[in-house]
Amino acid sequence: MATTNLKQLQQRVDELTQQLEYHNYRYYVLDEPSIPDVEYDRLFRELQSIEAEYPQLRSASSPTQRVGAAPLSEFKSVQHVLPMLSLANAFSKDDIHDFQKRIQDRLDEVNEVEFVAEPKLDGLAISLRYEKGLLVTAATRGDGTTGEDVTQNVKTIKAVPLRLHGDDIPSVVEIRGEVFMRTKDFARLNQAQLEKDEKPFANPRNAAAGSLRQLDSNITATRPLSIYCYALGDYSGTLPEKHDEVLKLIQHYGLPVCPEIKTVIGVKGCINFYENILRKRDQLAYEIDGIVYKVNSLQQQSQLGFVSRAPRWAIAHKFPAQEEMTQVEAIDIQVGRTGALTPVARLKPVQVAGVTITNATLHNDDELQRKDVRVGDTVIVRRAGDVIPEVVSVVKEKRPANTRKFVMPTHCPVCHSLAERIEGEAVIRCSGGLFCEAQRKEAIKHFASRRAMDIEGLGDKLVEQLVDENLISDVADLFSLKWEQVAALDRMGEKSAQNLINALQQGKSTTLPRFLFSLGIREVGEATARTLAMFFGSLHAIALADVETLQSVRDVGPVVAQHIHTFFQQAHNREVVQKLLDAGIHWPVIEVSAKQQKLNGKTIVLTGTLEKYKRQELKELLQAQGAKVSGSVSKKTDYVIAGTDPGSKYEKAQSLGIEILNESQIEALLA
Ligand code: 9MJ
Repeated sequence: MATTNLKQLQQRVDELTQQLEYHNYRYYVLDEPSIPDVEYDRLFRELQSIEAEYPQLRSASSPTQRVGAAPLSEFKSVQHVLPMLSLANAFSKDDIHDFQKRIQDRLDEVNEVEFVAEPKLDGLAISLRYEKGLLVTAATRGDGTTGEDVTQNVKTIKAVPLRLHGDDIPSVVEIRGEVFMRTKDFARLNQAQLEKDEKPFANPRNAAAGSLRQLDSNITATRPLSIYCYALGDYSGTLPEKHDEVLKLIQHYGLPVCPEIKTVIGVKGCINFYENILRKRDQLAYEIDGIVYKVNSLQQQSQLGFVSRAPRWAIAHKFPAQEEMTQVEAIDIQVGRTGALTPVARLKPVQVAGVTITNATLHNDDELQRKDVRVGDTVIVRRAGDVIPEVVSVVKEKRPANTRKFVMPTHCPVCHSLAERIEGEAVIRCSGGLFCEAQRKEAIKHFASRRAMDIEGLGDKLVEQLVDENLISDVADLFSLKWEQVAALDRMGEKSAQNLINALQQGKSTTLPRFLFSLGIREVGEATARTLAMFFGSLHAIALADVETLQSVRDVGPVVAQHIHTFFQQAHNREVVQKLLDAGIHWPVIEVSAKQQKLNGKTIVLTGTLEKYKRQELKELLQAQGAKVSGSVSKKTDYVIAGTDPGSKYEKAQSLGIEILNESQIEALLA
């Protein structure tokens, strides 16, 4: 009985492994997922739980074994059975003509030679060794003869199969390629580094290399690494005749190959390919630093041989560099849509990879101080794809005498409100949220949005139009808009204009939590707005509270307290709030003390269609009385409020014996 059970489980493990491998391949190699993530996670957890109970069924190449290995104290070295090659460089068309001539002379060939042209990825070369189809070692290039064993790290790259695809697999298959980071992944990783107050990487190459050379593979697992393969190393099977067939074979084994690669004829074919790719360089999802041309015929390759460790049959035709040197003429401060103050270097114009650069971001004050960029400095700037150019570093030897450290301003350069840096945050922000011209559009969009003041018909596009036409400059101006002004806007009908005026009129009647939320104070979300309203009971009391008092509110920590305090300290913000109150915005008075709350501590679930209230309104009314409104029924539920057509929540409440109320009963409770 026990053995049959184990046999069946082994079968299930095999099935799950196969499915997970297949979906990994669809997702990470083909970029064509065929099941939703939750389904993948479900399969994964099922496998994990079987393996946890029956460790004897867990193999080293199980999809669950990609992460979780213990950190190493050092990398072991790996001897490459066949050396990992390096490439000679070419910088001009002439160099390519010479390359082709050398080849034709040596081959004694009169016809044009066939080449494979491959984008040259700027990452880290790696060799993957599969024995009996299973990944056994992944090693870096090192000096070409000896590399480092980074198997555990490479296993975290989901595009690398732990088991080769196909049936007829030679006992030894070594596949070589480049581990790299896509431009978008790199930008995201660096953004996260900045947010964690950690040093960003200078470029995707460093990010990829740094991630792969982690002794703790759990860190590597969090880094978005990609791989494209381009060669076989040690191989016990029969090689095809041509390099482009080798690439097809690699794909058949389940590894990704760069989709841009083409077989071309002669120098002309090579240069054409080079120019095509150079034109679309900025649109590629990854950085490349040139094109590699490889003689296609493997027989010709072996005839040509090597000079030292570089093959005579291949060359790297380099692209213009993505980093250049220039001077900083000024450092300006830009204010973003959310009030973040970003230092920007104004540069002496310089050509970088075919584009003139005049500005580069310095990210934030920490980065600026870390790099110590000063006006007058010579700096290295870099651009890639559609990413904002950045200052990579200062060439300190070229720093002129009497430069001064740059100091961030204490006030917003746009609206002159206080610029604050909250402890633990990297950014400095303008605190004039409601007033600042740089933040105007975002502030108004937020104010009008559904969960804030819920002004129907006032969408993002219309807000932009109203600001661009100078009809409003702050949120309070919305309430003095005239029908004629709105109706005269492009693409606005008379009826819609009237609807908007009506919606604005209706919007004046709101609740204090909504109003507070709509002011867009940093980190004051709906929940915090509600607790603040319940605690203080009036806007006035919140606006006058000091940081200490604010912190005595549940869920309000020092950072939020500081944001709230600074917001109401700004005369500009207070003026706009007063303008809103003068325009007639009002809300019902809130009773404060918990003792007076009729539903304090009760958990309530709403179901079905309500007649009298909008669901959100009733939710707020209940919350104002201290109730917690939950989305699902459980034993902890105190009441279920049922409208018409209640669903399964109603049945569940019945089966659990929970008290069910209709609308009039809840009204009676609240009265
Ligand atoms: C890169 N880096 O993309 C080679 N490479 O071939 C391509 N590198 C290479 N091929 C032999 N596409 C040695 C290096």
